[in-house]
Amino acid sequence: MKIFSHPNQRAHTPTHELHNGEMVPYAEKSERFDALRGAFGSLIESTDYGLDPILAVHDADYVEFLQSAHAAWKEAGRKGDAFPYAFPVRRRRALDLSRIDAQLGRYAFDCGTPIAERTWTAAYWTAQTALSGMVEILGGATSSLALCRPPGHHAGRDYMGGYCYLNAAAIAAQAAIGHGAQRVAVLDVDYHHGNGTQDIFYERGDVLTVSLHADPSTDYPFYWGHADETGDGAGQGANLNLPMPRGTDWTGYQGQLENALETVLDFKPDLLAVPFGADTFRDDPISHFEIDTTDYAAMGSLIAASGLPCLILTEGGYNIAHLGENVKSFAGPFA
Ligand code: Q9C
Ligand code: ZN
Repeated sequence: MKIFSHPNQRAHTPTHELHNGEMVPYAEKSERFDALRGAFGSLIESTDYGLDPILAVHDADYVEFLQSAHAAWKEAGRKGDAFPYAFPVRRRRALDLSRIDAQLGRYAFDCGTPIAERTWTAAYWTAQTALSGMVEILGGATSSLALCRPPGHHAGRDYMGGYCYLNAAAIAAQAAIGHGAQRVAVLDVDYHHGNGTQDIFYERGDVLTVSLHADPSTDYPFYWGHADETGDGAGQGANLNLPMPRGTDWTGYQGQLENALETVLDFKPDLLAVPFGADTFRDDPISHFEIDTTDYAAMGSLIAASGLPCLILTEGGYNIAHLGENVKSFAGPFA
């Protein structure tokens, strides 16, 4: 299996996030990327496919915001990372304001996703890493692994959140459609609901989105990920959410994964994209599932047994000491 990444993905280095009312050290550290790369022997440097495949998913004004926000923040005399604090929700007009604080509120949905000096660079190269992995699949490989960081599955067409800026899985899925795939399935196995991916494809019948995650009644991102979200319009029936309670272990998870795979196979996709989060790990510092390192091999086996060409993209996973081995365990069963 070929494994893709790019050194510039390390460049994103926010220092803090707002977590449960406190400013705490940022959990989505660049050391995560070192751990991911360190777990694998031979890595291929991602190819640059430019902005077009990003703009096929994300709005141009949002992309321009990501590119310029930190400079605007500094120009406003601010120090450190750019943070939003006011949001245009509920009966505020959709004004196109240039003030950096207004822009941050417009394009963010939480206060845990700061923009640092080189955030754009790292997010851009993560998208290129995902695209490089997808090109490998489109060329006939049965699997490939894209070491994506920062993660992507919480980012929507025009918003960031949950440590995510560009939605790498959505960009790769859309690129597959652009290169002739008729139907693509996205099977999200991060601890958190893949709200951005769901939202991007919610009204589309050609991309199935399935997500297994912690129940959003108790866990981030709260306002998406409930079982009654099934898609809309042409996408009606092409979204499946499988929320699970805190404390879920592999025994509980396996049954839901089998249900998910049945839906994936019924959809008859040409290929599968799997945003994989090792934050379902029993010792993850911010999550509450009980999956073990060896369980990830069983998880990978079940998915690989679908026989579908599969692009694996990394998402969350915040126990840095175990991140590399967990991803390696999951990817192991794929040919
Ligand atoms: N600091 C992924 O795993 N945390 N994102 C809420 C704010 C948000 C996790 C507290 C967790 C997002 C890709
Ligand atoms: Zn997560």
